[in-house]
Amino acid sequence: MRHLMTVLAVALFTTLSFSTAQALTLTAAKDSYIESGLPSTNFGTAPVDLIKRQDNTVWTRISYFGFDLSSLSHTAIADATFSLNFIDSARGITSDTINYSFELFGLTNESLDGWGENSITWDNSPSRVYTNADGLASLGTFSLTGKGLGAFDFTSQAFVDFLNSDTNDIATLVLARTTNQIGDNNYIHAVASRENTAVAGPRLAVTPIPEPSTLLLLGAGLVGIGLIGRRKRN
Ligand SMILES: [Ca+2]
Ligand SMILES: [Ca+2]
Repeated sequence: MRHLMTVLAVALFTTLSFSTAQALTLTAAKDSYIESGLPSTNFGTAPVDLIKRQDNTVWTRISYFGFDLSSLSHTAIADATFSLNFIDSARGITSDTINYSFELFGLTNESLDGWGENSITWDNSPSRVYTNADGLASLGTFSLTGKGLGAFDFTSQAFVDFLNSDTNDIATLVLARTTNQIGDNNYIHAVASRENTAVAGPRLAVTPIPEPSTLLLLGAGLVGIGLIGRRKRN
């Protein structure tokens, strides 16, 4: 019985010590927003990335984020969190009681991943969500009340699947507001960009799936338990 307990303990220890795969946090390699009213202007160095939908005029903004996944070496990931800090754009008025809906997309057409932080514009952007959803997959929706100020974390299985399907070490995320301007509530949502010196910019935290060796070790432990059990019966 003591042997059984020892093997169990070893198996448990092995599981615990190896299944906690190293989590990794990446900062955005590039980010920018695009604006329908200034279709040839680039905002890649701005300290904010803006998000707004206003179909009746031309003041729609969509934000683009690019992450360099090369440090993952194509390791499959178990979970992923996209973190943003919503800050006050001080542009447009808003009601603190209005719920605004947003949708996050992943660029699945990887031939479009090479957009330039300092060259992307409304006119040359890979995709514009509302009118040209070429190569975009929805990763999920969320809603914020009013300006939604503060830290925001996004996670979804579709997001994990999107990252696991990457083949070129660049993940492009596209954030759009699905709620159109409501009356006078013409607020422009804003998140700190990677150039913001006061507030942390966009981050991507991923946890790799445990190495196969963990499962082999755990398997060996279980086989050991099985052998002991059989010896006891004999
Ligand atoms: Ca930028
Ligand atoms: Ca990619």
